[in-house]
Amino acid sequence: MKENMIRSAWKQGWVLVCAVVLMVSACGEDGSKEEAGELLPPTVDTPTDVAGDQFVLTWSKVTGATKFQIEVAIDEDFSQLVEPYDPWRLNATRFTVTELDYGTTYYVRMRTERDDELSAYSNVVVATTLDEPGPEPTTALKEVATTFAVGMAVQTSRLTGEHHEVLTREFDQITAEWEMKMSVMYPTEGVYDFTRSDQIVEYGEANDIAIHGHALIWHSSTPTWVEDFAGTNEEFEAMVKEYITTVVTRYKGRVRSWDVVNEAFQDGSGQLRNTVFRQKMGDDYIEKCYQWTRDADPDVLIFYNDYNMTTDAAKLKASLDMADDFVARDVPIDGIGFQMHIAYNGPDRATIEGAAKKVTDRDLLLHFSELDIRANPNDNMSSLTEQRAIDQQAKYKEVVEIYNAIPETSKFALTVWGMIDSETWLTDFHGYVDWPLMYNDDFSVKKAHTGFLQGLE
Ligand code: 9MR
Repeated sequence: MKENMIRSAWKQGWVLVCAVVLMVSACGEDGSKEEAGELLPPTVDTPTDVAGDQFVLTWSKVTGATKFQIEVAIDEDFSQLVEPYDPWRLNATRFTVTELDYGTTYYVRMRTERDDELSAYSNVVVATTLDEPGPEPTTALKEVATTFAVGMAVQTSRLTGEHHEVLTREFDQITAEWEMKMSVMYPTEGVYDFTRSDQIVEYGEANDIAIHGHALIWHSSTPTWVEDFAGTNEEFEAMVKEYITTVVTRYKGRVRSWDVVNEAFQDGSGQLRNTVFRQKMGDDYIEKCYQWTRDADPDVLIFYNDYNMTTDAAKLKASLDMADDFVARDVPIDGIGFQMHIAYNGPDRATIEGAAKKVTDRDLLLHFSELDIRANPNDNMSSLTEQRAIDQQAKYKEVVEIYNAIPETSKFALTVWGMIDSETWLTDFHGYVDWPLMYNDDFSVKKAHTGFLQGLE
């Protein structure tokens, strides 16, 4: 009995082995009926992610391949192969060629291996690594931008030491990142707190730097007591009038300009946001705020400021319709602020230029008011690569070129929203790392800063 079982198991195993041998000899690796014929080389794609010392190779799959050979040379004839790619053997369809020299052209070709067999050579692809990064120029932005102010967002805790050095060297305008908003200046009914706003205004005055006031009315920085206002609508309106008058009068002649209302329109539709101000004061709450600001300081420049102005056509239209209506009815307004929180890969030049032109075609100032350029919009990088820093530099250059090319009569300022990368609001907002600004964390200038300078050439 036992012997029979063993014999039958042995028999079954033998049949299985035969079947496998038959299948292998009759089929290609991919299961096709093709007999192992001519061994083909892979088709090598154009190298990608080219950096100073590496690039990425990808190539097509080859039926029957057991390995691939990669040869990297510094001459077209492949007589000077680069170690260890002489050849490098692997089983994959993607490989990063590393430890290369800066600014060097490399030629790559491949062959397929099938056991001891070798295919012909593939096509040859070429990649030139990036030049060794030299020191970025430290020319001061404000010295080169002669027709508009170069602005920087500041915080009271960032006005000394290296922040101060950079601010006074490079910038001739500052915007408080949060200290001049209603929730900070008017935290409790009847009790103002100008500690921080005064500090920023006094800093500007002491250092001959203009102050852009930001922002008197913003739904995101409205104190709770205002959101929950207990009085009548008339009392609410009187309170807002008193607040605007108090703040604008305090800084009269000291603050160059104000964002009076910030982000009043909804995304996509251009409809008015249903803020507490609209609910209690009516659809014309915006013009009331602009009029009270002008009444308190006849010389201060007053802006409407919003985000996505280059990409959200409905929002831009709503903002411009409002400005046109104000101008037609003698309601004061001097300009429009495009926040410009953008990315290295968009919006493109034509989109930004087109939106800017809609403002500059009118008798309005244009402020690029909160520029930052995300380098990592898809959260797929853990450090700023050289290539991405170069792409970001190109975008900084483009934005500055666009601003610099608008008519002089529309120019006001281009403000960057933060100094060193680790201090950007974007990290908290998106929950992952980015490097959207012009300075490294040691306050040295990035390529982005070089891009800003290039945009002014
Ligand atoms: O960057 C600012 C951040 O430090 C503040 O905490 C926040 C709230 O005051 O405001 C941020 O700045 C916003 C600006 O005032 C209006 N446009 C959007 C900016 C980013 O949220």
